[in-house]
Amino acid sequence: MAEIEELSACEATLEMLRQAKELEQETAFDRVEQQKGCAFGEAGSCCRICNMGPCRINPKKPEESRGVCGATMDTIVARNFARMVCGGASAHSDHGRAVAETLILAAKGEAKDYEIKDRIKLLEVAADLGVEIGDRDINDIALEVGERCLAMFGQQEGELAFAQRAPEPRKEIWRQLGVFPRGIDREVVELMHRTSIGVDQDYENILMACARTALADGWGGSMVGTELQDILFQTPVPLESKVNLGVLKEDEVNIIVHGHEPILSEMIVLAASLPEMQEKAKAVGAKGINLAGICCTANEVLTRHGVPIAGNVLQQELALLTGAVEAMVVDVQCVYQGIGQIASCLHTDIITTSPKAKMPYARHIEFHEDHALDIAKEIVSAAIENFPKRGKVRIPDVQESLIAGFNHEYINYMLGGRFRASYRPLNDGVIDGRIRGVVGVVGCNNPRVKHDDIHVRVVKELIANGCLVVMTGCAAQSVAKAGLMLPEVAREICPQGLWEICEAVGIPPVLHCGSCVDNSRILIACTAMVHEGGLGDDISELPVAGCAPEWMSEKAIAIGEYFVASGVYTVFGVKWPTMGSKNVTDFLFKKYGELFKNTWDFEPDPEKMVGKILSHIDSKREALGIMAKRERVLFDMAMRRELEI
Ligand code: BF8
Repeated sequence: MAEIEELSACEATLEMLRQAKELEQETAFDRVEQQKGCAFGEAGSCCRICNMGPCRINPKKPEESRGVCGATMDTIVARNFARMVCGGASAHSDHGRAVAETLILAAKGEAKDYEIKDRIKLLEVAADLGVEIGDRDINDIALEVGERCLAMFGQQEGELAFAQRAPEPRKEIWRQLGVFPRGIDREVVELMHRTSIGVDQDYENILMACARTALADGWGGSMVGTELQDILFQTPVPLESKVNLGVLKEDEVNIIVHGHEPILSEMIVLAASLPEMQEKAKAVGAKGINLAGICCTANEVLTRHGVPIAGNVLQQELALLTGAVEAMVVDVQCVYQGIGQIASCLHTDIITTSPKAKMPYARHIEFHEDHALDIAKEIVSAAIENFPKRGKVRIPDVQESLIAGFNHEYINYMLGGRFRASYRPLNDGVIDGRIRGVVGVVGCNNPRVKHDDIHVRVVKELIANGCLVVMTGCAAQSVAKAGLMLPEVAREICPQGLWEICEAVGIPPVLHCGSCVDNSRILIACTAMVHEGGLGDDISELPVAGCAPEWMSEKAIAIGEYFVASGVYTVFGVKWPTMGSKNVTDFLFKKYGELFKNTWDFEPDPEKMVGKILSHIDSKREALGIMAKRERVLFDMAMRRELEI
């Protein structure tokens, strides 16, 4: 194993990695060393879609071999990429579907523990979907909104309703290219079909279908998830909280909610706050119940309730090694199988709750919306019962404050006020150069690179170079841990112009915008910038970019693909999964530029990644005629040390 200090930029993580070593417990940081990868897999040139293989094409001699069926390197690489898009789109969209089903049950009165918390958002979404409002009962409107959204999954033809929110020129591009998404499930199923043995063998055709499927995620499944969660649980507003393993408490029952769907975690938050549960905790000698989150569930309950974040995806095993977690309650996605093994050596219960996701060493308490609070109380009670069984506890004394909960609605309100909501000051700030551009920094952690380090370096340099940064997912948590989601910290590196805007509007230069399905919020914000005027007619003309410096999940590929197909230049780090085929990579990195007006890009080095993003932003400013010459701020080692937070 590499030196522990080289593995993470996060102090709490390093402390727990030392603890793992002492306890001889294995984590993802060890397993990554055992899994060296193989050249074919890395090139995307290993085909396992039928039983004649596996077939592997040598990336150094792609012309010299073919799969048993005759598939070329280009076809195999494109199919593998497409199946990543399908996997990612499925994950986001199945999450969105679950929220739509919950909204319907709530509106019918069949899920009595849920209610419509954000009526304004409901009416806005209803209007966008063409649902009649009039003087109808709020639950009737919610029922129709829920049913319309659920119908988007099985829609067979026509155009997805939420995709109509995109700027007109963008929709025209999709229509002309034949990639306007029809139904969410339809696009995923069709692409899975097209990439099975002996179907679509034209890599260009496959890559166009990738765009259509990903758009069905971004402007469909993910957007359904975000919008309906806001309706059911309230659109977030900025609030302050804490992040990192130090949020766990030695004298309280610690429950970690982990996974993605707030349908479950909202109820756990409610159950844990009930006096009867608090009393139960006191009866076993605890001072109370402390809830914390991991991964995107953490972002959901943070932005709506201020529940602190224990850590991001690579900290899930480490959180257990504190010995202070009575239960880790999981639903779907990004839950490492490794946590079961670790928990089996501790008093901790891993509690699985979804019939879609069970695991060894876990206790299964199945969650059902129709008696959600009762089940949540059962889960919280199970955690409380574990408290007296605790052994030795070691919680790193490391935590940071952050402000989170930003979104399109809040930015609109803060910039223009309740009665004249507007993006005008933001657009004006971009036009006059105080804001150089807006960059979405999103995605996961990946133990193939130094944990958190690349996120923090990229974001610091972007701010120092005048960019407003919007963040979601585990990336947001990395940067929050470094203190950059506090205005007073970010101010230190923020140029005067950007800071003036942030101060006037009351935002930090790094905005925590939620979970990974909430990347759909960024699509809406980009569209609002276009509609405000002065920055071109389409998303592709805006001085904006996206990046995922430490990505690992198929979901990140689906997100990147829908950003590119929506006109946003998007750079990924770590490794790029189509390198085996020059044709496929060129199609994504060059040809997409002609088709979608912006492209994918790949750059693992954080400084070069920022360089590419700034060049792109400047080229857009140039094209808009708003370019003012400026020097790039490059961080030398002395500056970095000074900024060490
Ligand atoms: O959906 S950022 S590791 S937690 S995949 Fe997973 Fe990646 Fe984290 Fe959320 Ni998104």
